Amino acid sequence: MIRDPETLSLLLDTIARFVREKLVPQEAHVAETDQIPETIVRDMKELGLFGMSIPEAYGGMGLTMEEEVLAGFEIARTSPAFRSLFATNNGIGAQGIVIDGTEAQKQHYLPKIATGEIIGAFALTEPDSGSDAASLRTSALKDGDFYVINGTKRYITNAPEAGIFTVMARSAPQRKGADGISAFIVEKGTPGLSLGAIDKKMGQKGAHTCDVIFDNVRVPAANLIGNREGVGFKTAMKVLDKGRLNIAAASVGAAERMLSDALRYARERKQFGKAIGEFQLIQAMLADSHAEIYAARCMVLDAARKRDEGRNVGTEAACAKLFASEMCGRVADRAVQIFGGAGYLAEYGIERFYRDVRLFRIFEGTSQIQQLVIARNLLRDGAT
Ligand code: COS
Repeated sequence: MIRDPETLSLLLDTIARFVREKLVPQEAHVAETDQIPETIVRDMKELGLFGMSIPEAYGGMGLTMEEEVLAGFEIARTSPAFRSLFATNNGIGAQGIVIDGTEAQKQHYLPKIATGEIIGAFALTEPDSGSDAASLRTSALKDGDFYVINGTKRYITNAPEAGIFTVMARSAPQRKGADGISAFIVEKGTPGLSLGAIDKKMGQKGAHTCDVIFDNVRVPAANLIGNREGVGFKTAMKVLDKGRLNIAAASVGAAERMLSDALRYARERKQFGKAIGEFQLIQAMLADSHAEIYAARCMVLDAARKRDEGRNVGTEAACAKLFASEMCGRVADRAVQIFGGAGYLAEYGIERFYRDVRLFRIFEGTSQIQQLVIARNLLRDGAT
């Protein structure tokens, strides 16, 4: 639901200009150094990008889901590492508090998340618990006014930068399934909390992940999200429903960028005496990419609008994430193919996108998990 078209169009134009003028020129530098320059982080804060989905009452922009995915399309027209830095504050690193937090938790943490003063991270995955998230083993045992957390979380995006972690842990160890899990807010610097070495990844240089290790970490009981035990898994799933829409939007934006690079190359590059874009086999790749991007864009917007209407969009979010991320992979592959030999060389940048977007089909639920969610919901509720 777009609240004020004029303000939104100003925001989208500002983001598009920022991406074009400030981020795109830094893509190669960020990939080489594995760091986003401080000046860019400062600009991101000034533009309010850390707080797009934080409600206005807590200092954010309070964008609706539709507005947020429209912003997401624009932001994703550059290396995904840039969005990754503020994506957890808008998504998985803050939404547990936004959706299920107590008023005191919201007032304490959300304003700092909205400005980017602190980065939020989401700690669900473990060495032995990935797709089967409900099997997680990290424990959180009550001890007076504290919970004592023990365990290891893996592949945690923005953990090296994070000021707070939303941690899913088993507060009722005798219950092995989802209902034994609670969600906690754990602050950086709490004794016993430590980080592993930064992971070396296939792509998305500039975006960092690492292990987060809990060794008798004492967390105040007041940091139990929503002040309710046993609902942490549901909190995580609700957070991921929204997160999956954000990844779907990022897939659309990145695919649009790759198609626009491929189009430019197809116009410039000449073979057999004419631009390669005049050959029908190249045209087929361009046309298929455009059609699929259009389909994904419509899907993401439809799911976002339904979420804004207050509907449960578990199925739609999974459909959008599945289709858009797989589409993005196909577009990346075609873009490299259109660039030919140049597509394989680092200096043209397209191979970097090819590696960067590979993650979209994996994180916040693999394509296979999205298929599982869609099919299970269909078998339970029927098709609409
Ligand atoms: N919103 C609210 N509640 C949800 C929900 C959602 N989207 N999805 C599931 N739940 C609830 C269920 O209703 C169930 O509650 P009840 O027992 O009261 O009915 C509970 O959560 C357990 O759900 P379920 O039985 O479906 O759990 P499963 O163990 O079968 O796991 C999957 C479900 C596989 C879908 C889940 O583990 C998952 O999403 N895995 C992927 C994790 C992931 O995306 N990791 C990425 C890393 S984080 S970046």
